[in-house]
Amino acid sequence: PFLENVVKHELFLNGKYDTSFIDTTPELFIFPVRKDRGTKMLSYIGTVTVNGFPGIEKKKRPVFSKPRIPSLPFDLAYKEGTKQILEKQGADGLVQWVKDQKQVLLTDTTFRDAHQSLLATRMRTTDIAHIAEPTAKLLPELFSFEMWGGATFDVAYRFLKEDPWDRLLNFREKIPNVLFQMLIRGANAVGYKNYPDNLIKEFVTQSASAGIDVFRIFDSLNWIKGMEVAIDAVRQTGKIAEASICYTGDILDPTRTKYNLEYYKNLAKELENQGAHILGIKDMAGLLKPEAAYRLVSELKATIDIPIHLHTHDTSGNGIYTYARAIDGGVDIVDVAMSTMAGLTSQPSGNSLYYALEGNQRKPDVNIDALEKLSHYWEDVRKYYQDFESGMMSPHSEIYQHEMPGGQYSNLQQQAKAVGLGERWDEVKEMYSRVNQMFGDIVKVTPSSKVVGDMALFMVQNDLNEEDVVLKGNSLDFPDSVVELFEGYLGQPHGGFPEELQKVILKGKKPLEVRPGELLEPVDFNTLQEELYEELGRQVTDFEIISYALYPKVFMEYAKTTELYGDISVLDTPTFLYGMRLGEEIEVEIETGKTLIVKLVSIGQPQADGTRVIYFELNGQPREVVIKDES
Ligand code: PYR
Repeated sequence: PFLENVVKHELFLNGKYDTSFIDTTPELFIFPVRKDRGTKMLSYIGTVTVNGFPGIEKKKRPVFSKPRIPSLPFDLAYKEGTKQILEKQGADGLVQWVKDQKQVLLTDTTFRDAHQSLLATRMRTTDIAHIAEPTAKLLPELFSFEMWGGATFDVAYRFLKEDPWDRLLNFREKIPNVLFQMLIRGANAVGYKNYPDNLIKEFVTQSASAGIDVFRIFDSLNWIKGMEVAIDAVRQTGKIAEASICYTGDILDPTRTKYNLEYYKNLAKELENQGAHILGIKDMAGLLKPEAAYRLVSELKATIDIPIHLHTHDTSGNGIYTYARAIDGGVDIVDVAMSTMAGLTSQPSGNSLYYALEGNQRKPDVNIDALEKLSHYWEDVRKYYQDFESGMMSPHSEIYQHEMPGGQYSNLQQQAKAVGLGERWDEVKEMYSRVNQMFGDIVKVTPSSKVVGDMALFMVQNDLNEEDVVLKGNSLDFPDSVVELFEGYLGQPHGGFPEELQKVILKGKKPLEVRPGELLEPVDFNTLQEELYEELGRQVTDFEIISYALYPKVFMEYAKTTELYGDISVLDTPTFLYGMRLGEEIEVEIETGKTLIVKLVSIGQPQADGTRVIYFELNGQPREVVIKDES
C-alpha cells in the first residue's frame, strides 16, 4: 500500500503539481499506519511459532543450553596480527612475511565454509558475532578468518533475512587484528552466473572497503579468462589476490590424464603471471589424496615463487593426512575449522592438525587450549541448526567416485528433498557422477557443480539415462542452468564441450566463443539506484545497489520481508527458527542498550479467514498480532 501513494506519483516526482492535486486525488493521500518495531517483530515470532521455518520440520521449540563462551580477563587486549602486517607492509610485504614463516599457517573457516558445508550455510550473524571478539583475542596467530563469500551472500538474504554486508562490517569491528578472507567465484562473484565486468570490479572494491583482505578467486571451470577481471580488481585495491586452481580428478591415476600434474603446473604458472599474490589450491570435494598432495605441492613449489594455500574437505576422513603430506611438500597455509565444526564435508579440524604435527618442525603456532574452548561454543551453537545437518555420520570414501564438493553435499540434499527426491538420494549421487562423465569430465565447483546437480536431479526425476537425453533431447526442457553452461555462459571447460550433447541441449542456438563479460552490458548503477529508490521509497546504500545488481529478486524479497517484520536478525536463533513456547519469555536487544522483553501468552483459535490472533506481552504490556495460519 505504501508504494501506491503520492510519493510514487509521476507529478509528485517531477514537481509539476499544484494544490488542486490534493483535491482531485484524495486517495493518494491515504498513508498506511506504519507498524512499530515491536509489533513487526511479534508478527514474525507469531508466524514462525504457528507456521514453522522453511526446511525445518514443524515442532515445538526444543530446549537448548546456553552456548559456552570462554571467559577472558576483562582487560585482555587484541594482539597485533596479519591485518597489521598488511596495513603496514602492503600486499607484497605480507607475501614476504608468509614466505619467511617456518611454521605452517592456518586459515580458520568456521565462519564460512564449515557451516556452508555442514549446515547448508544457515549460520546466522548473531551466532558468529557472540564469539568473534574472544576468537580474535585468543587466536591472533592465524593467517586469516574465512568469513564471507561463496554461498553466505545469497543465503543471508534468501533464508536468514539478514544483510551480508552488515555481517562483514560487524565482524570487522570485533576482529581488528587478523586478515579477513572471502571466496569469490571469479566472473560469477557470489552468484551462479557470469556478471558484467564493471559489476565484478565494483563488488571487489566495495568488499575490500567493507573489510575483506584476502580474495580467494577461482573459476568453476579453471578457465583463467574467467578470473582475470577479479584478479586485476583485487590488485587495484591493494589487497591480496589468492588466485586458485580447483583440484579435480586424480593425478595418481594414470588412466585419468585430463587433469594431470602438467595441467596443474601450467595453470599455476599462468596465475602467477596474471598477478596472483598467493596460489590457492581449492580441493573443493576432498579428492586430493595424501601422496598426490605431496607431489602436487612439491612440484608447484618448484614451479612458482608465490606462497601456496591449500583448502580441502575432510569427507573421506583423509584430510589430516593430506595436510600432513602437503606440509611435508612445503605448503605455506592450510584451511582448518574448529573441531566441533570440522570433519566430514567440512574442513579438517585445526585442533587435530595441531596434535598430528606434534614433534614436527612445522607445527602451527596456535593456542590449543583456546581452540578447545572455542570449539565448546560451536558444539552448543551447532545444535540450533540440527535440521540442516546432512545426516552424514561417518567418513564417506565414496566421495572419490561421485566427486561432489563438500559445500554442495548438504545443499543438493536439501534441493533433492524439496523436489520430492529425498528417498532417492543415493540415485542422485550416482547420477551426479554419470552426468559429470556425460559433460566430458568437467571441474565441479559452484556454479558448474550446481549445473551437474541440476541435471542429475532432472534426470532422476524424469527417469532418464544418458541415451534418453540424446535421443529425446528435442522434446526435453533442460534446466536453464544446463542450457547456459553449454552456451558458454560459465566459460569454457578444459578440452571443450562434448559436441553432440551440446547440439542436443542448445537446440540450434549458437554457443559463445568469447568471455561472457565481453558481451554483457555494463551495469548502470545510477539506474539501479533510482529503481530501488522507487521500489523501496527510501535512500539505498552502495552495498544494497550491488546486492540488487547481483540478486534482484532475492534482494527485493529480503527488502519486503524487512518492511514487514523489521530487522529480525536481532532475534536469538532458537526464536528465529522455532518461535516461542507458550508462557516463554525472551529478551531481544534491538539495538545496543535497548532490550525488549517478549512473552508469548496464548495463541487464538483459527478464524474462518485462516488467521489467528497471537497474544504477547511486550515489556509487560499486552499486545496482539494477527497472523495467517498456513496449515
Ligand atoms: C562456493 O563457491 O560457494 C564454494 O564453496 C565452492
